[in-house]
Amino acid sequence: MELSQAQIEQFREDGFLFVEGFVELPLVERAGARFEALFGGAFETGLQPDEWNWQAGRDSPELTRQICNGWKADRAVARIVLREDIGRACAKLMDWPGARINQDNVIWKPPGAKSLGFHQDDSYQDWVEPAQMVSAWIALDDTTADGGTLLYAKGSHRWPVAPPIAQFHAPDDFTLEFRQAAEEVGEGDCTLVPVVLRKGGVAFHHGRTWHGSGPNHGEAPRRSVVAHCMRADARFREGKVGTIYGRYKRFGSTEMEESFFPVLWTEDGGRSAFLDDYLA
Ligand SMILES: O=C(O)CCC(=O)C(=O)O
Repeated sequence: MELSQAQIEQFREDGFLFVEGFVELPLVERAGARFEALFGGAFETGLQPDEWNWQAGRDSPELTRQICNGWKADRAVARIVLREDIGRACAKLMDWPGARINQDNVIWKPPGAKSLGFHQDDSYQDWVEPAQMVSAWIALDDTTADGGTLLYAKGSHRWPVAPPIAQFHAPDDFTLEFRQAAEEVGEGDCTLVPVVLRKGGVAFHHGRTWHGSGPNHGEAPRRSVVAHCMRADARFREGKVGTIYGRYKRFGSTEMEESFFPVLWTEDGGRSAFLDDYLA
């Protein structure tokens, strides 16, 4: 899958891009079939994901369920989020020489589940140098405008980076900080575009694009996996501790180890060699 120049220009204009039919349906079905096990704590590889924010039996069914770095726990997730073509597309969209995974998200919003607050991904990247992300949000179910799908604020990737939002999961007002930011830059009439895709489609978004999602008022679950990418040559920012991912920083070095932040694609063939075996 190669993006066209027109698609790259569209992304740079809007701050997001939709591509239908990116991931083959058997891979989509296999990853979707793993959700019950993952959120129930049955991890195929034996390894617990870095963040397991919703656990069956512990957390409210009204909350949107989220796991971060499901790729370490489950190869069906890994086979999507660690794809070379996702890395290449992310790098091309940002005009980077390569892209590596920063983290993935596995997100499950059943009917009736609550919102995720509007935010910019780059607000959470102060432990990375450069502090920039681009993301590929892959639909594992067909999405609908009233089914709690992701919403993008068109053109907001040109706004400054705001601080992290007060409440990410189930805030009372899921667009609060976005509206404040829009007023500050004089863009109060900014358009929100719903991500409406068939399963297997991907929505790419810039790390500064404001996005979030409302409650699922539909009848069907909304499941997705997200590959959040950074530059392949990104390093830890010296003197800034990343609360969770800082555990992978070695003392005396800012280098990012490929075992924890695999390189998906570089223009000179630098994809992490272990991925072939891991994904086989
Ligand atoms: O899927 C959602 O509703 C939120 C996803 C998100 O915040 C992201 O992909 O950065």
